[in-house]
Amino acid sequence: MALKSPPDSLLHFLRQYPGYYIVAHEEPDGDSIGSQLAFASFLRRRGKQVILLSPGPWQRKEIAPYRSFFLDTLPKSEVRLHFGLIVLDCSSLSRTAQFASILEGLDTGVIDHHQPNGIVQGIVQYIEPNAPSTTLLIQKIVEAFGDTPTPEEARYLFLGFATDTGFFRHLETEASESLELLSRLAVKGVTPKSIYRETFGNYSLESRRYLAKILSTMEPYFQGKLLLTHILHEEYQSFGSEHRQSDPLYQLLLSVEGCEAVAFLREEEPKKTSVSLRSPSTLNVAAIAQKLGGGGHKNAAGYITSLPYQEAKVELLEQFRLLFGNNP
Ligand SMILES: [Mn+2]
Repeated sequence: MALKSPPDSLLHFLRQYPGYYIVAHEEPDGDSIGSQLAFASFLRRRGKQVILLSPGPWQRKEIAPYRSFFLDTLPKSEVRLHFGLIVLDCSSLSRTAQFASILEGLDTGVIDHHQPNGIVQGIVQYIEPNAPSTTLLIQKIVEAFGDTPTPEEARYLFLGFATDTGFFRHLETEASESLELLSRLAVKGVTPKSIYRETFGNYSLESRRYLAKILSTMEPYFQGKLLLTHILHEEYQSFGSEHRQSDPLYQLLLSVEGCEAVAFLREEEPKKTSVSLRSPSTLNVAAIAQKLGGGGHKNAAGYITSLPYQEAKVELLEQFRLLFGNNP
């Protein structure tokens, strides 16, 4: 099944305004930032003014070089009412933190690859949950205008694809079309090797100690079907935010024989625990995250709870008990 093409209503919306705000979700990642940068460049080439907004916090090293291109505040009184608003890599303004109330009321277009969970913002929507990254949807829009990405845009688009697919590892049913789109980025001179270095290289030594700390807490539940890890508030705080890189954790644990799901609970504050869930194949962790107030994809999802770690763990294990039965 082919990926949905951008609807005509979106192409019309992108012609309609002299300028656009482009915003994406908080805790930006390579896909949200890559989508914003590539789209901004494309629209500017088409004579549009673009203001890039990001709520932050900027925690991921692969996007750090681009921070200066984004505003993190915008006085409500200065909002240009003749601009359109483009929301990327999420479908609700509530995911944009401080910008939600500031930008409310502007004509909005949403471009996202997540299954919507709740109200979708926007007069025009291009939502394709089968797309492995938002950047591929941006590329499809550029191509729908009969254009091709510049080498710089191609690099941003590849970056988003690389981070959201774990460098191709999570590609599934839409692989053939995705790789066709990617091949057209490679034509522009983007090499997978350089993107790999940018996204999965140059970690700090401290980030490896953080990983070791988390790995040492690993507990198997339900005969090893669930591998649960955590970090408590005090330890979490002892690592600088730039060293809290947990992506390799999932790669390591999901490859364990018999593992059907991985949970990582971070007690970020005494009454705020972020829970990340991953599964290697069929188990739908988004369904669990949604029940507990979050969302995501079948194989990668999460939620935030106001419970401290121990209670959050009990609540989560209860959900897995419904799936795996009564033997913890
Ligand atoms: Mn994404």
